[in-house]
Amino acid sequence: LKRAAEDVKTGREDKVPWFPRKIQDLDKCHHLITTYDPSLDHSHPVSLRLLGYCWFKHALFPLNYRGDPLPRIEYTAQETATWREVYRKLSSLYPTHACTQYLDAFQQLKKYCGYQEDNIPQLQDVSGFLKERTGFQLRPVAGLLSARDFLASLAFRVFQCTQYIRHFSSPMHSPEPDCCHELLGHVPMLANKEFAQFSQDIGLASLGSSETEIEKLATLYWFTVEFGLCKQNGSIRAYGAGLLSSYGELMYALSNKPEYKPFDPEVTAVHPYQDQAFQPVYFIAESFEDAKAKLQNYSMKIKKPFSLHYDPFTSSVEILNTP
Ligand code: HBI
Ligand code: FE
Repeated sequence: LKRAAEDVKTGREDKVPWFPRKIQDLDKCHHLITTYDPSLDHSHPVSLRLLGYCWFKHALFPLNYRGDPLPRIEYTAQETATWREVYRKLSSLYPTHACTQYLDAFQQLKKYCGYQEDNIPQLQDVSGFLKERTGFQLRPVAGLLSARDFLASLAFRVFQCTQYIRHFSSPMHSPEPDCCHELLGHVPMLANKEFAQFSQDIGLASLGSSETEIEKLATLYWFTVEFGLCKQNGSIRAYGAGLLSSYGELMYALSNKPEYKPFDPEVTAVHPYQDQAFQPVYFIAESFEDAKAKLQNYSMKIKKPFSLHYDPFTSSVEILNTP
């Protein structure tokens, strides 16, 4: 890796892994991991259409992406039919299962970003909407990124977002993130200020962290941003994107069958997780305010030979050397 040569010199002996200092540096944060090989998984036939799609529009394009605007995709009738099925099923559950922050944003997205069953929203419109609400923006990505690169982008309020849609033969499941997961799971929450700050804070904590710390932050991310539950007026609701984009798991998570634990970063960060089946346990946050405070407390204990300050005016991090 070329980036290794650029490891940050801190004036001390400690070697700190390279990390982006400014938003433009995210051009170097595109390390894809291929845990999923469609040629080995016969339950997920990948059509020539999808392959053509991934490779030309969604793999090559994101790799060369250097800024606005995000491409507008003309989805086929079949792709829109897949979206319709996912959208219909999930949106029937939201009123009873999603947290109010999600429901508020979902209303807004219907009003301003073309969220409806017969239309796959365009990332450019959604990105503009988020930018107005919380300063988050979307950047196209070809698939699953390394945890380090994915988390680093959050530090700059950039969400790396897939644009292709799952195969029509299995509308209720996708082995990789796809636009149903991003648009229905992640986007509404990113429109909420508290949640946006929480996400950025995980990102900032990851910059320059060791592999071990990244692993723990990725696990925290998993049990919160992907599979988190929160308290709301005496009941429990979902805010995690993996839940809000999965009909089966959303029902299961709130069914009282799984185990529940209070969100506590020290415990959550080292808890084993599942990416092939429903989670064995869900962590419940008191509120986003509380989760944010706990995460900040956790982040302060991560050992680094410097501290970081994010400057929103320049979208860059300032490195403050600690004596
Ligand atoms: N990459 N494109 C993409 N989308 C994600 O949601 C994602 C990722 N890489 C890692 C990841 N999520 C998390 O599971 C954590 O490892 C950060
Ligand atoms: Fe996700």
